[in-house]
Amino acid sequence: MSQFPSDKPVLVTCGLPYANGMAHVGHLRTYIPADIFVRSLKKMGQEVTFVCGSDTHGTPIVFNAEELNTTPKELIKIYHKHFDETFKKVGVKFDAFGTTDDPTNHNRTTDIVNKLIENGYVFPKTIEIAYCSSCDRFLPDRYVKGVCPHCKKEARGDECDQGCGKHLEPGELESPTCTTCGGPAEYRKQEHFFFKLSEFKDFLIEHLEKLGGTTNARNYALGWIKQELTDWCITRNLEWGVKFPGHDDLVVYVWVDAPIGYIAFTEEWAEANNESWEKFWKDDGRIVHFIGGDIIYHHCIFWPAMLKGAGYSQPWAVVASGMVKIEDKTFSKSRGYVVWVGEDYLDHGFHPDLLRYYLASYTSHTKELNFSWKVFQDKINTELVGVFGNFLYRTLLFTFKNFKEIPEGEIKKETLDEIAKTIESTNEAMENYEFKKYADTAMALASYGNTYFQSNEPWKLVKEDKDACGEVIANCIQIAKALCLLFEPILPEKMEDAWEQIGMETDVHTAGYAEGLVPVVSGTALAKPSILFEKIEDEKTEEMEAIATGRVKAAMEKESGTGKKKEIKEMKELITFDDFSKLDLRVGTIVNAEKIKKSKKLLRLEVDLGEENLRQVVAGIALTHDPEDVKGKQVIVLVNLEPAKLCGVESHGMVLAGVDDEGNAILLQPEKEADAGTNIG
Ligand code: B3M
Ligand code: ZN
Repeated sequence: MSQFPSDKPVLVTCGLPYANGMAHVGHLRTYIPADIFVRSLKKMGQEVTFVCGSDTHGTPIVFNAEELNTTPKELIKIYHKHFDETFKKVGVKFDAFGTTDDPTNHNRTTDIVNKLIENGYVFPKTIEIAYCSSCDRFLPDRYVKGVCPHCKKEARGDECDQGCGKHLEPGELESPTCTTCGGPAEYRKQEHFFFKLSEFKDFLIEHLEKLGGTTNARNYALGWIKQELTDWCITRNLEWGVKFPGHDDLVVYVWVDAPIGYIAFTEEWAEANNESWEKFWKDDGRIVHFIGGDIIYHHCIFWPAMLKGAGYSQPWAVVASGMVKIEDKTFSKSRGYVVWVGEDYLDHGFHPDLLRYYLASYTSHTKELNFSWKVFQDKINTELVGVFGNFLYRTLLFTFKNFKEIPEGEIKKETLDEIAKTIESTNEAMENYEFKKYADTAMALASYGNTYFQSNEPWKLVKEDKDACGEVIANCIQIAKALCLLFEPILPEKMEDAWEQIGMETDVHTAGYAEGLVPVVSGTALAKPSILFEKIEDEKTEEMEAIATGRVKAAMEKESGTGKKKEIKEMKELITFDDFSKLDLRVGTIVNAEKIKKSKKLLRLEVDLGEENLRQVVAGIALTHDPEDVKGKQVIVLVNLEPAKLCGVESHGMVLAGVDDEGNAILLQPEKEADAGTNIG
């Protein structure tokens, strides 16, 4: 049963971009499919509103502003404008694009927090908050880092970003340090306010069981709920943000006012359009959130509980996208694995619709998407140019040369059936948030068109039976018309052009899918067609790849200072000082060295460690060091390593060495001659 169109209005939102950096391809993975969804719903005849805005609060923004010697207000202005403009350039058309610092959002947040307080869902609690005595301030969220209590990886204050991904409550982080001065932080007691998330467990299970959207969101959240739900600390010691009612020294946590932005932007849209925001947030309109897969917790647990607690309607569907990789590498701005929408794409003259097509058709929405320039070139050249573009151009050029108008001819049942069947499948794909399936199904109609054209040989028919030829062409134009409508959500600007080329005078954006079944009007004059999609040449792809490689290289050079380092290695688990002090490291002098017969890599060393006897240590340095050269060298030895036999030779310790990228050993040596046996630590 199809869900759309329904008489319930639909509100679509997208996860709010932080107004703290530039737009990259990773961002677009959420926004473009959401925009495609909205455009497609409109084509089904569904009433739909699409809102978004900049996320402007939280510590990263205060942090960045401090670093750039500016104010958060100035900083967010720049990036808000940047996102607003970028979205317009790539055809993502929001009905409202506000900021969470808008008065509307301040007011709505205050109202919701007050409702939660009134309803008894907020309670004060004295907790330990990280405090840096040298900076003389409390350290909320990003101002503190340390060790994740769950997985023991390095984490920041509110989120285990390098390990298990869990949300961290203030005070949970172990071994906190101040990110501003790098010094150790201490925990100090302070009163904060908590949201009783734990009270919403039953509600949430019920809510999630009926939640629509992609299954990854629902399943992930349901899995989470089975564990204990911890109450959320919803206040922070910051000046920038929405004040917590009655406490001027506290603001609400950014994850409180950010999703409330969805409501505020709906209000802004309603205000400007003489519409109602309550039909979504107080009534049974359908709220669909498009988000990145990393913020499912916030949208499927925290957010619906907050809405419920304050007496608002809850989301109807959550659509969560998979991760984005760049040239098969995990997306990382600092490592240079990033494709900026402006600098790396639009500024090089690529049409935004091509990127929209790539993002929609690469893989299913919940799977990992790899952005690669080669794959991009290949998809554009074979699919958009080779199939769809080819069908449109050959049809229109043939028409122009032989008829100059849409010829007379019956639109066959077969043609209309094929179109109807396609629309049915694309609708179904869209209802299931399967954008790839949608794109592939539409593309299959273009292939059908090519086959139809080819097998009817209109170039022969035109000489033998012009009427029959006209009929074939009219059917081709009918298919082209349907294709324009089907592809409009993905390729909105290109389809404007194509729509005009097939002689349509209406607006392709507002025309519904059903129009694809309305016969084209014979006698409509057609101008000389132009090519819609140009092939991407190899040189262009190489140029783009070189830019990407250069970016990665520059990032490495910046990181290592030498330009040699190839990859930033992930840090091992943190250890305590006690762990470290278990290592007994001493300076030793190599007295004897010889090759071990059975091994190419190992040397047997006799090391003077100031003990009565020389120690026998086996070291894997034979490929890089001659026995004669190492005699007399001072090295660092781990002396309390469990003895082990290597190629039949006992080793009583380990000689420390660095290993470069080619696997060569670099012996560690004391800065100056030291007594054999000198302790290290
Ligand atoms: N600003 C960005 C993110 O974590 C964050 C989203 C807010 S959505 C209410 O992806
Ligand atoms: Zn963790």
